[in-house]
Amino acid sequence: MQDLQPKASHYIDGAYHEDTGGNPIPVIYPATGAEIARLHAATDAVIDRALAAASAAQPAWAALTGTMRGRILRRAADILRDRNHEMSVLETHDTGKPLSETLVADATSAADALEYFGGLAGSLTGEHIPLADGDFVYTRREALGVVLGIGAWNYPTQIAAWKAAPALACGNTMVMKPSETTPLCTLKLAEILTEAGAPPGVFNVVQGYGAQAAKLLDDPRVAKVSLTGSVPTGRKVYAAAAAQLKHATMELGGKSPLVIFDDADLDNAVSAAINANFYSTGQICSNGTRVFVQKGLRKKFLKSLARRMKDAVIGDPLDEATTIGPMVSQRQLDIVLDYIEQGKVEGATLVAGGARLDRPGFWIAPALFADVTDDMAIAREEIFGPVMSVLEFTTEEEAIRRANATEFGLAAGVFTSDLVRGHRIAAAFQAGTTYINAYNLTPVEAPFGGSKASGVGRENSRAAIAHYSQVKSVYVSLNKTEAPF
Ligand code: TXE
Repeated sequence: MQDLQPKASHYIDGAYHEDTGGNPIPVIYPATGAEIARLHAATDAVIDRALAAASAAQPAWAALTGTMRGRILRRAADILRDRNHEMSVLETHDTGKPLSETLVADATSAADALEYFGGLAGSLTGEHIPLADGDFVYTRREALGVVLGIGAWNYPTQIAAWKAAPALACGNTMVMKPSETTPLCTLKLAEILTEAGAPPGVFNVVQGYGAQAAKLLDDPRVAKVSLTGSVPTGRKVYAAAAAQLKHATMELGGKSPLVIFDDADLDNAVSAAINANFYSTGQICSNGTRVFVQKGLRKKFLKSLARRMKDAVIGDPLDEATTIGPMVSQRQLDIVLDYIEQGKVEGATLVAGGARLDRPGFWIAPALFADVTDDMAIAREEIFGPVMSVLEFTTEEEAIRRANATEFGLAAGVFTSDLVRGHRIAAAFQAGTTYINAYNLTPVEAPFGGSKASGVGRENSRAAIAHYSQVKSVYVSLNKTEAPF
């Protein structure tokens, strides 16, 4: 196997940086369980160094024109695309996701974000607001300062780029703390940004666990935090940001509904349910894990789904024919196996899969449950694994009510050939990202994010700009200044 040990654990001020004084971070290849690299969590000195570098670099970075910043981001996008294969192999080692996915969904998605926000950077402006007697206000769209990114482990390259691209386009600098489970890919992104011309200190990577992320967030030099992670972590990070009135974007978990009506195109609906539950071995925040199928279609739907699940290729993630890889870690595998057990105990019917595979690494056969009811744990809680719950419904009103009966609100989808109904349901869904006859597509041009407990703020699209910049009003008077005395 190729040597995946990076030059050092951290990337600060345009170069790799090591401090072996921090707790070790073993990097495990999920397909075999073998350790493939060993990094170290940041010490206080590393944290201070990264924040000092990001703070020092920020004014000059913000003083460049947007076009100049954008050019660097677009160059980074080109380099990422040129190195897509190499980046994808690394992403597969970091996460265990099959190469058939990483080749099309990770470095490429990161490149899209860098290209999109690189293109937008030159057009970020304020506005002119005319007032009485020739007075006017103009607004300046200004950077926030140093942005802290905290990442989850399912899409390390994409998560880092989705945060860095808008942050850097707006003139902020960044310290990114990847998940301790997948620390490798973000270092490569930092290398590429440097190669593309980003000045030292503009994008820094600091490794660590929750404690290091919390320490970074607590530092007054951080103006904003953007987290992708679980709802419990989101509550802690949002509270810590609030204590110092820092800006915050929260991309959290979900338990999203996918509602399939009798009149839906069966093959499309089954494909969507497969993508919405088994892509990335089910480790996607926006997955449609509560699949509500209308009574008349239920039998056919389950039959077709069970048949197609037999075609899943569970195997070596580096073989491009593989379509299902392992879970990311032993911990995540145990969580998923536990939920499957609960599903059986609570009376759901396990139609297919659900067993641990007898091989090294963290393998499980994707699970399909039928006869699931709203009160079961597998229908209420985010599992973050390949476990699909099929629930039956009769009327549209019932489907919407049950779909919305959750604290989460990340995504929701509907399959129907009645487009009037499709739009009506999209409007009724309590979710930030909704789909009609599609699922889990996240083009950079469209806002992505959650409502209710699933998040605060939006990533991607023009909407992200508002979350990575602030508006300053400048009142200009052409008149005499009046005073009461
Ligand atoms: O998340 P955690 P994990 C969610 C999903 C899944 C869970 C698992 O719900 O079950 O994440 O991922 C850092 N202060 N999503 O275990 O524990 C931690 O080091 C500051 C949703 O990684 O929430 C890591 O970098 N930071 C998702 C990050 O937070 C803290 C996509 C996330 O860790 C911290 C992927 C603290 N107190 C997973 N504690 C989506 N919505 O896109 C931990 N961290």
